[in-house]
Formats: sequence, structure tokens, C-alpha cells
Amino acid sequence: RINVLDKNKVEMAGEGGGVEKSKRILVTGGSGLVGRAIAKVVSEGEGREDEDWIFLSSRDADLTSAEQTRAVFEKHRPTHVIHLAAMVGGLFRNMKYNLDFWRNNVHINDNVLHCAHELGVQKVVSCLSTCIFPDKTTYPIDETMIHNGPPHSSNFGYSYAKRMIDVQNRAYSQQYGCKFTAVIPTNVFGPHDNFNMEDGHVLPGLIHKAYLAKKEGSSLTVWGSGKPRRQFIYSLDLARLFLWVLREYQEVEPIILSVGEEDEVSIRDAAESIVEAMALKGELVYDGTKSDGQFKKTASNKKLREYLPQFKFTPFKQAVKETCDWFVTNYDTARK
Ligand code: NAP
Ligand code: GFB
Repeated sequence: RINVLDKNKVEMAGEGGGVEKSKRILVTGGSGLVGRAIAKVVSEGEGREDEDWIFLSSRDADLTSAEQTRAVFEKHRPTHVIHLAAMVGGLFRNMKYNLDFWRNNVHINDNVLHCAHELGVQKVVSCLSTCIFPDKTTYPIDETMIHNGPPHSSNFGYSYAKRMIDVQNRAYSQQYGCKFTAVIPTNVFGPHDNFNMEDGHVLPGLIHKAYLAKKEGSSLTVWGSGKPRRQFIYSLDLARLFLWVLREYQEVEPIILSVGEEDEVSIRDAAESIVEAMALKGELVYDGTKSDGQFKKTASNKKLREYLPQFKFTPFKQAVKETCDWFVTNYDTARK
């Protein structure tokens, strides 16, 4: 676990206890893509004097276990929780393991939310995803549409498990007055992503493939037609928005955290941005035998814009370049 003692110092677990602060913020899933981005922005100045940040990985507690969840909550007695921990994966991993995505995430979410309630946590911010919305829908999708119909068949296990967080938040609020809410990020990418080419998401998968194609002088294979469309949010931008939600957002209703509809790109555009960022000379090959998954899940960030009209997202090409550079620099230790 990482103890952030003050604005510019992030301390690994066991290097000395932090001074007791008025807020103890427990980040479940703190070792993942989004958790690492939050740790980075907190340690680089976005943290506050009255905040002690604790970032967990599954080694601190397997949150599918009620006992281990209770133990880690009793150990840290958090006042606030950012709940990121989940079984996560790209389209192809979801298509293979819908039952596991359902069971693991339902257990994790029920354990975390019930412990938070039982130990009097003041506020919990959990994570849904724009890929859980109804597959047959009008566009743009907004926060009111979560339960308006079945999700896409490729990831129904994950989608229904995530939708239950919204149901739980409403129930804890109605029955106990808990301040439990959730954010709905679109596809996230950045440093510390899961670059595994089978199980990961499209951008880290293509970055890893481009790295190997460049080294071997081979072509880069993009799965599917390249026609599907996605909105991508850089993990560091999402991290900054998470801090705002934790500190300022008061609704139980979830809020979409995404770039605008106008920033939606095709998988082909995304692949070409990676070719440019990696200075890859080889050709792009499209493997039409692989699934395209959802064609699009265009989400509106109107609600976010009403709260934060001035928020600036990192330009997509710059974020892709920074992620590619991170991967090349950290190839040996990256998750792949
Ligand atoms: P990630 O990189 O795969 O990290 C997952 C985190 O959850 C890791 O810290 C992992 O710990 C932890 N975890 C998994 N199973 C656990 C268990 N049984 N007990 C305790 N911890 C466990 O995922 P991410 O992309 O950061 O996703 C974070 C959140 O954002 C998730 O709730 C996800 O659904 C949501 N989200 C992600 C995206 C995206 O495109 N990535 C989009 C929308 C929403 P270890 O490191 O020990 O494995
Ligand atoms: O990020 P991704 O795997 O998941 O993107 P989704 C899949 C899209 O990218 C499909 C194309 O159209 C794929 O055909 N694609 C092209 C690739 N090349 C690749 C590649 O090398 N790897 C991968 N993975 N895709 C997920 C949900 O949907 O969205 C999850 O299944 C999660 O539950 C995530 O919520 C945010 O965007 O399609």
C-alpha cells in the first residue's frame, strides 16, 4: 500500500506511519491503470494536507472474500473510499468469461459497499463503465439510460454486475442515507495499463503489438474491421475528475466521465495514431475474422460539462504518445 504523507511524497507501505489526517481515503484497485493514475496526480500536488491516501492491491486483500474485505477495512478505518477493484478486461476476455466477470465483480462490490456501510464510511465513489449501457439505444447515451434494456451480448456478465452497483447505491441511500455514488468512465488508457494482447483493451493491445512489429519489422494486425467507434479518456484526466467527484459531487445518481461526442474516433483512427506515435513503418492489416464487438456507445458528457465547463482533456494524440513512450521505457515491468 502507498502512504501519501504530503503533497510531494508518496511512501510505500511500511516505510513509517503517516501522521493521522482528518480524511483517510482508501482506494481499492489502487495498483491498476486508474489507481496508479490517481496515485500519480495525488503525489504530484493534487493531494491535500488533510488527506491520507491508501492504495490497495489484491495482495492486501482478496475483495471477493467477505472476511478479507472486513479485515482490510478494519485495519485502515477509511473515512472515504474510491472503489476501483474489479475483474476488468477488453472485448475478447469478456466474451470468454462472462460468468466470472459477473460473480467476481458482484462479490467484490457487495463486500466493499457493505463494509463501507458497516464501518461508517462517509462517502464511496464506485466505477461503472459506458460499455454497460443498453445495446439497443438512442444516442448520445446519458446517465438516465443505464437500465433501459439489455447490454451488448459480448460483456453481459460484467455489465449486469456493474449495473448492480447503481442499484446498491440507491438502496443504501434510501435505507441508511449512505453517500454512495458512482462514475461512468468511457474507455480508459494510459501508463500502467494491462498491455496483454489477449485480455487487455484495444489501445494497450495495439501498442504492445506495434512494439513487437517494430522490433520484428512485421506488419501490425488490427482485429475486426476498424470501423467501430470509441471515446477514449486518458487515465490522468480521469484521475483528476475522480478527485473532484470525491470532494465535490453530492448526487447518488452516477455521472459519465468522458470526452465529448465530437472526440469519438474509429478503431482505425486509433490504430493510425499508435502507428504515428510508435514511428512504425510496417503496414496495418485488418483481421475481419475477429469480432468488432459493440459498434459504438457514444456517451454524452453534458452533465459533467454543466459542473466543470472549463475542464481540459489531454489531446488524444498527445495522450497516445505519452502512453507509447511509457510502455517502451517500462517494457520489462509492464503488465503484458
Ligand atoms: P485494472 O488495471 O485491471 O486494475 C484492477 C484493479 O483491481 C487492480 O488493482 C487489481 O489488483 C484489483 N483487483 C482485481 N481483482 C481483485 C480482487 N479480487 N481483490 C482485490 N483487488 C482486486 O483495472 P482498471 O482499468 O484500473 O479499472 C479500474 C476500474 O475502472 C474498474 O472498476 C473498471 O471496471 C473501471 N473501468 C475501466 C475502464 C477501462 O477502460 N480500463 C473503463 C471503464 C471503467 P491487482 O493489481 O493485485 O491485480
Ligand atoms: O477495448 P476493447 O477490447 O473493448 O475494444 P470494447 C474492442 C474493439 O477494438 C473491437 C477492436 O472493435 C475490436 O475488434 N480491436 C482491434 C481490438 N484490435 C484490437 C486488439 O488488439 N485488442 C482488442 N482488445 N481490441 C470493452 C468491454 O468493450 O470496454 C469491457 O468489453 C470494458 O467490459 C471496456 O468495459 C471499457 O470497448 O469493445
